[in-house]
Amino acid sequence: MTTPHSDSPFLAACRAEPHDRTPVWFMRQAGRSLPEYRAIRGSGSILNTIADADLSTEITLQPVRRYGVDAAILFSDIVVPAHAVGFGVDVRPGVGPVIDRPFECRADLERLRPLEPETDTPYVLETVRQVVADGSVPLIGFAGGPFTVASYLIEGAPSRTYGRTKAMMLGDPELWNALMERLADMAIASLRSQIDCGASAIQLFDSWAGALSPPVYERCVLPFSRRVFEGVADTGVPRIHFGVGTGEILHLMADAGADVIGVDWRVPLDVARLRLGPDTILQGNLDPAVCLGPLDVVEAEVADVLRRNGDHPGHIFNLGHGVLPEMDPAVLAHVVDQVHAHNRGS
Ligand code: 1CP
Repeated sequence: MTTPHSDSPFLAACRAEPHDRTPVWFMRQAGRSLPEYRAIRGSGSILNTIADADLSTEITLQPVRRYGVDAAILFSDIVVPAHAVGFGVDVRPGVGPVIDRPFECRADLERLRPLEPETDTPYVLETVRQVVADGSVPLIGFAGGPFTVASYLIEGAPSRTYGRTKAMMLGDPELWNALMERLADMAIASLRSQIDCGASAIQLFDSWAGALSPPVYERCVLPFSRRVFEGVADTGVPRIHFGVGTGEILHLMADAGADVIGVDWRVPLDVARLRLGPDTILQGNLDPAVCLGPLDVVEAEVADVLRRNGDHPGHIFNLGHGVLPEMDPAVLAHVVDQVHAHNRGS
């Protein structure tokens, strides 16, 4: 008997095993730019959509059908576990996560009890099961990195400076460590439950970790991201670690123990391998904004990403960050075709 998706280019690339075409998927491929998403999403908080497993399954599969990508990413959000334990999170359309009472002091730790996925997020598990039953491509489960989730809980809304977060991290390390420990354990519980239900790989989105200096990242964040990767290591599924603007901390992120390092467009793939070692398995890294330009420019930039990878078997093509809402789905479909055509016959 073969394991599910044993011939998947995505899973092969995650392990740098030989495969015959470069796999590709897009961060934020579900939702956002797809008209079929807008047609069924409705209005109001995305948390209501996520709580509907049938709808979330359909949204997860829409980009697989439309683009022919090699992996699905679960339709959910990084703040779902904190919301599910009753921290008081909403995700406001056009804004992002907002918090009723932001995390301020030791007493707020009580509002972050451990996540019990079966009872707190049954809809997530049901969506995973349904997508896995569809079986067309491997499903990537995910969680937010403890730092990125903490930044939302502390700031109370999307932030550009992370002022309060850094003030707590540097000013009250004991409280910071206690918060990070809870968020790491919440991520582990969520990821393990997604894997138990059939997710084939996981990604830790520490999207905003690039806001930190290397020494601060190393001291205040790395131990907790490492805890998450160690906490799912025994499952054997590939583990991807991603953040934006992480060029200066890439070596530290790689040290956290993931199998695959996601890079944004600021660090070319060949430069990333100079920094991290020639065997490093990479995911990325077309600048999403390129997809708003003329098709010949898109093609040239896609070719450049592939050239810089140099046919290394450990490469999953992706954008350097998420799909932008204004993107034309036809351009993304074209990118998938170009990436798939690249290795054919070579
Ligand atoms: O492909 C997908 O869209 C999968 C589902 C998905 C994922 C992986 C959503 C749905 N959110 C996420 C992760 C997520 N959420 C991240 C990490 C990925 C990344 O860096 O892009 C982050 C930082 C969030 C937080 C968040 N949720 C924001 C960012 C706000 C900020 O700080 O600038 C926003 C706008 C949301 C809302 C949201 N989540 C997902 C969608 C499709 C949306 C858009 C709003 C909507 O349709 O209502």
